Amino acid sequence: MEKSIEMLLNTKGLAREARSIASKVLQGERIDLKEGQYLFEEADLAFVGALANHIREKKHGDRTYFNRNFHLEPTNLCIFTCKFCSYSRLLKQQEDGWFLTEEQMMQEIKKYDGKPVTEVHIVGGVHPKLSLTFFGELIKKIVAYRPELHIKAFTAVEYDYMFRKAKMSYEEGLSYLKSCGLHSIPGGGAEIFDEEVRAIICGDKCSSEDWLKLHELAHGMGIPSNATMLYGHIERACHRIDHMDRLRKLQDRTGGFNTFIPLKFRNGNNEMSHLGEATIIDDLKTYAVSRIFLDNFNHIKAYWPMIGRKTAQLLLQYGVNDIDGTIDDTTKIYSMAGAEEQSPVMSTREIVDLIKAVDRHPIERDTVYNEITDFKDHVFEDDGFIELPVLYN
Ligand code: V47
Ligand code: SF4
Repeated sequence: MEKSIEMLLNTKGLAREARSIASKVLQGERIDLKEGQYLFEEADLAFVGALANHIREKKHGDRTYFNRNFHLEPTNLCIFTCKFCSYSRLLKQQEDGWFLTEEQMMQEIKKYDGKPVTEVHIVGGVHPKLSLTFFGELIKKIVAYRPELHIKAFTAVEYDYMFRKAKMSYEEGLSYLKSCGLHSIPGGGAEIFDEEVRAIICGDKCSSEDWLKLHELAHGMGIPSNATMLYGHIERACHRIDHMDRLRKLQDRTGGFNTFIPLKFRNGNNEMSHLGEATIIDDLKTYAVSRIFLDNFNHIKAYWPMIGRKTAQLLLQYGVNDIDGTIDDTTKIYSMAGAEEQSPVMSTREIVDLIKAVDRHPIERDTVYNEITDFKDHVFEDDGFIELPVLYN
């Protein structure tokens, strides 16, 4: 048994509930909803963190994944009115928004000619002009131009709208896009599944039931996906646990989720700006509890453009084993919501250094976690720059 766990279990006065959760975790047993809620509401951060790290190290050792990717955001014009969204503009505020033509999107793809990226992540606002066939054609063009690029595209919210408009069922729409070259689905749009909370923060977009149904069907068709949870606004611990429980049940049925990504609510420039933001303690606990509760998810990802580099480093000790990608300043979702990273970009070398700086073992992965390059002992070729100590902010 690891020293830290052993020490924890020997702590005098460790509550009965905590001891019973720890012994379940050590025996690889699943914790229940009540226990999950206990971890959020009553357990010490040190205790939750040690358990999460134990699971992380049992599953992955020190291995810490990242990928080389970029985002393509076709438009920020959106018919929906999610109160937490700082990024979207309603169609009537077109002057503040952007809308890329197919040609402009292909120009964005071509910017990565000769660069070792493996994934494009396509996600944006829901715009009535962007139809299913428009996106099908776009995907085909990307595949024809760069066949080896993994296309991870559109949230369940975007699919729900484009399939309804095309008068197609989820099965028909997904199978059409798969035939065009879609590989996987990102985790956005999940927010919080509890219907009461969802009605308040994003009542007009697809329901929780629809989100889960779409992902289940996709998994059944061999299209893997991710799952997110927007935390730190008006939801309570019971809602977070309920959210994870619905995902855990679905994962038991399909095994199609690659990774779980808790997304911290950022309060800049949106209709929920009056709310505070989660504390760092709450951030660490939320990731750690998700690592403990979601025993059937292989990976827990901290999306560094949203949570910040320093917190991402810390989270590698709290259950996280993946920090997403190089991004190359191609997403606006978080900078517009006030995240520290106003122009998110990290070179491969920076991401590798960031992981090594906290004694973890950096490995480049592809979207579905095949390992591409082990950077543990990698020596970067001299790129003509004088090496200075990296100061992360
Ligand atoms: O669904 C919007 C979130 C999501 C805010 O699958 C906000 O690999 C915090 O899902 N504060 C879209 N969050 C982004 C997303 C994602 C990101 C990175 C990787 C992956 C993946 C998926 O962004 C939305 C919503 O939950 N969001 N506004 C905000 N103010
Ligand atoms: Fe539109 Fe997505 Fe923003 Fe909601 S979160 S308003 S669906 S862009």
